Amino acid sequence: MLTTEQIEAYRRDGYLVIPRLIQGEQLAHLRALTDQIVAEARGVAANDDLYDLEPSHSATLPRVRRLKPAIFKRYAFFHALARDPAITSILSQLLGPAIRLHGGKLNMKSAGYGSPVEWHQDWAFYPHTNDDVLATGIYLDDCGESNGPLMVLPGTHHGPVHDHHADGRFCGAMNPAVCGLDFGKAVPLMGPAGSMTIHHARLVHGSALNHSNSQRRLLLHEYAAADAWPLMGVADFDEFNSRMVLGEPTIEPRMRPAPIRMPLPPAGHQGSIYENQRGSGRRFFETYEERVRIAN
Ligand SMILES: O=C(O)CCC(=O)C(=O)O
Repeated sequence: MLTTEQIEAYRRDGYLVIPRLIQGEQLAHLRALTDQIVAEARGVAANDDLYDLEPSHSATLPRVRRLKPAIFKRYAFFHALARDPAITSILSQLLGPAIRLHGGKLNMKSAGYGSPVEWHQDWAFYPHTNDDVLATGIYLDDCGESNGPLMVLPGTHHGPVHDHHADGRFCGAMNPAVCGLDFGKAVPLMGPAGSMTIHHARLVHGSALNHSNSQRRLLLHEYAAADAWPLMGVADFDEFNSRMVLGEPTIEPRMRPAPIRMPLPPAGHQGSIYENQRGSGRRFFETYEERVRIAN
């Protein structure tokens, strides 16, 4: 359980790190299953509902950038982990007694070339009727400064929702040059394998290219209080309620004002945040392709 100090720190700064939450057999299985799913990308030629591939992927040299939400449907282990009481008991202290999984994914950030994620707020992707919405991240590997830790700008969840549009379309990335934030104040969230990060949906965050020799895999789960309803709507009510991880669903959304920008019109490049961010035409973090070009 979280201490009063941790809860206060989350409210003030918008993030927490819980060291070594997932351990032993459970962590070993998480890593082994992930290795197996990535190995099965051999022979996959293009992005599909499970795999988001690195630009340098080939069917003979599989390079997976992200495992998409299909892992929660296809693999019972991932379905159960998102509902594990070790996680939901912590979340109930931040979101209340009824919680719904909004979505999730497993970002790989492989050694040497794992892609950066440009600065953004999750809230720009999925605004809700109130902002009792957050994401957790479980590190599958030890995460230090050099293998692309998740980085956050403390306190920015109390500020505006920044513009995540380019050329009149949603692009899933802020424009670092005009948002007025000091990225020098970013805090890397690090810890041994099995540690869990928590960040508020409005907190500005991103992560750099992994140029180290160690991979950095991060299993992200997005959670909302059951009475925070997505402003983009509910397409399938039964499916919506099937994502309850704690307590009872409700048909009475709670409204609490928070700054909103709708992610519309949708991104030109659909599929994942990496695809969305291709449309921004601007970059804060160096990419693998740039690094290789400069080296040559
Ligand atoms: O994998 C990362 O380092 C950041 C991921 C992230 O913020 C996202 O996918 O929304």
